Amino acid sequence: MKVDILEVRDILGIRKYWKGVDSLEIEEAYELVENSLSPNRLQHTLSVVKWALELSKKHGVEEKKAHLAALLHDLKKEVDKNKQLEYAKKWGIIKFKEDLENPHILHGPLAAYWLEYYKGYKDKEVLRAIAHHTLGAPGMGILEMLIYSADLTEETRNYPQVDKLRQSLYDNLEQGTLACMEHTIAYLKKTKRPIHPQTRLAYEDLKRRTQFAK
Ligand code: DGI
Ligand code: FE
Ligand code: FE
Repeated sequence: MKVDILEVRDILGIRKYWKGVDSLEIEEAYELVENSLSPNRLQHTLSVVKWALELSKKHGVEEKKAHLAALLHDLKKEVDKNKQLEYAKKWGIIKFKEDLENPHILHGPLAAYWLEYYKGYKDKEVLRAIAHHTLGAPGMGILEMLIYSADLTEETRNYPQVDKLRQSLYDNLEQGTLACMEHTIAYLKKTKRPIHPQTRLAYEDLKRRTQFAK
């Protein structure tokens, strides 16, 4: 395993040197989540892993990447919301004014940033999948779609359309992800919650791209 030395700013703005690694082993990722998540959140995470691995086999996505991204996607979910906001500001993660109003959408970007700058983990594909698992993003790749959708449809999720979404994802990952996004947007409208601008951008982009795909 190649070990790098990284220079990062810690939370107080003091420069420190941290040892980074350019690969993260599955066992280490399990240790991280076991030490960070409550039993319920851990169960959800393991269900995302199971479903993400099944979908990755079906759609030819690299299994180790799917395994790592699924394991780590909610790593920072249970950090105190005020702390999440504080770190997001310090790390330059806030991109929209809406981010400030919805701290519950920050945990993906925070986990990706922490893994990159504090653990030295460099796989951009896995980091993007973690960062974008809640809102999606324009230009989503196959691993991003897989984690976004597996999170929404893992076996413990239970809402009327979930089986249809699971089947759709199994049949066609792009179309299935589009259906997941449509479901999320409809659900937010129904519950009178604001649709985040990044969710809109992600949806419009995927809709446009899938029109041209065979
Ligand atoms: O972390 P999980 O609970 O497994 O799932 P998640 O990361 O997909 O969702 C976190 C929350 O974010 C969930 O309550 C739904 C919400 N959310 C997703 N997209 C949007 C959103 N909330 C708003 N206001 N707008 C969005 O576009
Ligand atoms: Fe999440
Ligand atoms: Fe999740």
